[in-house]
Amino acid sequence: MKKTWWKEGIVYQIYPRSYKDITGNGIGDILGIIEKLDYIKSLGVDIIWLCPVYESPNDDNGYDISDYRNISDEFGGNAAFDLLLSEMHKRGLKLLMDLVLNHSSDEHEWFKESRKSKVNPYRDYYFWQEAKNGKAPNNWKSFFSGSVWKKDEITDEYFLHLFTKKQPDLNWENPKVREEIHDIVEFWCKKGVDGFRMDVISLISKQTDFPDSHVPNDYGETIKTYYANGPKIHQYLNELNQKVLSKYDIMTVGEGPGIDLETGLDYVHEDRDELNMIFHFGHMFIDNGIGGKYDPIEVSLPMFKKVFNDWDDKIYPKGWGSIFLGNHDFSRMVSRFGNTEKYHNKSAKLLALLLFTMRGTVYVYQGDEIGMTNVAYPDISYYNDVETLNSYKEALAQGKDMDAFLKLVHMQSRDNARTPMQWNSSKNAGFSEAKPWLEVNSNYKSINVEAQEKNEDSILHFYRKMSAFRKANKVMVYGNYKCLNEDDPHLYFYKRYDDKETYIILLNFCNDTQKIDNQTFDINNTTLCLSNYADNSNEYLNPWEAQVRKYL
Ligand code: ISL
Repeated sequence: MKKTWWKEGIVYQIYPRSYKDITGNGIGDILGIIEKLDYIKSLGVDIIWLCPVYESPNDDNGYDISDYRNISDEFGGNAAFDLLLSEMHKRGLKLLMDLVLNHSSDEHEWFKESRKSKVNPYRDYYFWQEAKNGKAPNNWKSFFSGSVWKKDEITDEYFLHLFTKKQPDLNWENPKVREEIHDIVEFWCKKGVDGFRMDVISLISKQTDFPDSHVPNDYGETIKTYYANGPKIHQYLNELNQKVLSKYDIMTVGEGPGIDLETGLDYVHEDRDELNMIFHFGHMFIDNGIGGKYDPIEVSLPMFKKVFNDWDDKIYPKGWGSIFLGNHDFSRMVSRFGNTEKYHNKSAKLLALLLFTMRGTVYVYQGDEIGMTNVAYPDISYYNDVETLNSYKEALAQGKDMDAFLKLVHMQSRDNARTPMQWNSSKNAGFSEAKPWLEVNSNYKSINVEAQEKNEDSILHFYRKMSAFRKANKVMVYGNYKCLNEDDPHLYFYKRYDDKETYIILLNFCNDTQKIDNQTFDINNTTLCLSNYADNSNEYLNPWEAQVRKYL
C-alpha cells in the first residue's frame, strides 16, 4: 500500500461560525482560527478542514455559495483567508477547503441569470422542468423537508433543489458547468490550498428523467435508489481528477449520502483516479429508521461493529477510507455513542481511542477533543439549523406531539454540534464578547479547554496522547484490521497488525465491569500500551475502559 501524507495526517474539522469570534459580532471568524492555530497544532493535528467560508446568504450556513472565489466578509474576507493559509503553512499545517459543487446558492450570478428566461444562456446551468399534471415534476422529497421542486413564477417552471429552496442543484450534464467547476477548483489549487472536502459529491449526477420514487416513505432507500451514485458520477469525477486534481499534491475526500458498500470502493479505488477517500455514513445514520433521523431506532453494539467491519473489508487494500465519529451534521459523538451522565470522561476517551486506532484517515471534529456534548434548548426558538426548523414545521403541520418532537430535536438536531466552542468558563465560554449567534451549551463551566489544559487526566490530554501514539506507530495507519468479537453486545475487540507487530484494542462500551473472555488472543502474552484507566487488569475491563495492548 502506497504511503502518503494524507493517509497519515490527522484532520481537525472547524465550523468557523462557532470556533472563535475576534471581531466581536457573535460569529466566529478566520482571525479567531488564526489565534488558535498553536492550540490546534498542539493536538497533533496536521490538516485543518475548514467548513465553507465563501460568500453566502447563509440559508444553510455557508453550504449555499453565492461566490466560489471570494471569502465572506463576515469571516474576514480574502485578506484574512490569505493570512490564515500562510500562518498555517508556516506551522506545517495543511488546509482542506470545503467545496459545495452539487448546488449553489440561488443568489449566485448563474442562478440569477438562469431564472430570467427559458432561453437565457445560463438556463441549463440548473435543472428546470415543466409541471406534470399541474403538479411538481415528481414525488422526490428534499433532504430538508418538502418537495425537491420549487416553481419559479418568472418562467412558470420548476427547478430542482435536493436541499433548501435556496440551494438549486447544478446541472453537471452541461459541459459549461463542468468547465466552470474545473476552473474554480484550479483557482483554489493555485492559491495553494492542500485539498478539498467535496460536499454531497455522491449526488452530482442525476437521473435526468427524474422518475418518481417508488419508496417515497423510505428516505434512506430513496436517496440510494434515486439521488445518489447517478449514471455519470464516475465520469465526472474522473474528468475532474484528470483535468485538475492530478496536477497538484492535494488530498480529496468526498462526502456522500447514499454511498454504500457496493458503490464505495469505486470512488476511491487507487487505479481509478477519482477521489482519495470518502466519508460514508454507515455508522452515522445507524439510528435512522425508515422515516429518517426523526424516526430513530434502537442501536446495538454488534450493529455498530458490523459497519466498521464491512467497510474495512470492502475498501482495503485497494482504496482508502476515513474514520470519524462526528461532524457538524450530527449530534455530539460522546452523547451518541458514550455516556455523558456517569462516564463522560471515560467514554469520551474510549471513543478517542477508537478513532485513533482504526484504519483510515482520522478526522476530529472541533470540541470533541474536550468531550463537548449535545445541547437541550428549552424551545425551538433557540435553534438555527434549517434542517431542524423545517423538520419541526413539518411535524407541526402533521399534528405530531410537539413535546415529544422537541425531545427528538434534543437528540438529533445538527445544532448539537454547532454550539460555540467552549474555551473557558468566562462569559459565552470565551467564544465571543457579544451574544453568540447560537447559544452556548450551559455546561461550559465544567467542560472547557482552559480547565482541561490544567488537568492531566482530561479528555484533551488524552487526545494528545492518542495522536502521538498513532504517529509513533504506523501500524495504526497502515496495518490490517480485524474484529475479534463481532457478536458481543458490550465489548469491542479488534487487532491492528502487519508482518512485524500486532496490537489488540479492547473497548468496553457499557456501564458495568466486564470479564475479558476471548479465545482468539492470549492476553497474558500482551503488554499494555495505553488505557483510559490507571488500574488495569488482565481479567476484566472497568466501565467504558479502553486499552491498547501489544503482542510480545
Ligand atoms: O445532515 C444530514 C443529516 O442530518 C445529512 O443528511 C446531510 O444533509 C448530508 O450528509 C449532506 O451534508 C452536507 O451537505 C448539506 C449541508 O447542509 C451539510 O452541512 C453538509 O455537510 C447541503 O450542502
